[in-house]
Amino acid sequence: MTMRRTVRAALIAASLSAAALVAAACPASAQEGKGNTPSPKGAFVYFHYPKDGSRVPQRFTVRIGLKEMGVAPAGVKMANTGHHHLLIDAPPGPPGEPIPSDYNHIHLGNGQTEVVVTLTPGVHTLQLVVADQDHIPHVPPVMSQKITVTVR
Ligand SMILES: [Cu+2]
Repeated sequence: MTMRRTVRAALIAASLSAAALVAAACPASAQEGKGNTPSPKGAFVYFHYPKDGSRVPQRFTVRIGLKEMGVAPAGVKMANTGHHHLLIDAPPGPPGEPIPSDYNHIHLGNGQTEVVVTLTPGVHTLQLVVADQDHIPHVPPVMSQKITVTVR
């Protein structure tokens, strides 16, 4: 009886590791189609407002410009489009990874081209990143210069 149980447990362990091996062997197929949306040549995102080095009130509107590319809401797969992300005091994440959603990573998921933010007094950095329907930056990435503003 004891012997039988041991054998059975060993079999389950063996089939589990086989499944794990299969999953490890083909991670690419599970991710297929995600994280490799091409950006159009010459695509360019920039700040209309504020400009680098400017002083801003605590509550202000960030206005975004985009050239050679279109805007589509998150979840909409359409060539040569994406939606905007405003990174506040945060670096761009690793390529191929979705942009997180929190106070430092604002998604303009409805296709907005401006967003009102309220920041604490002091120096902050802002950066724009366009990403695809899955919130993953394009290849090559379309991102603005990182700018610095002083909130008074
Ligand atoms: Cu997004």
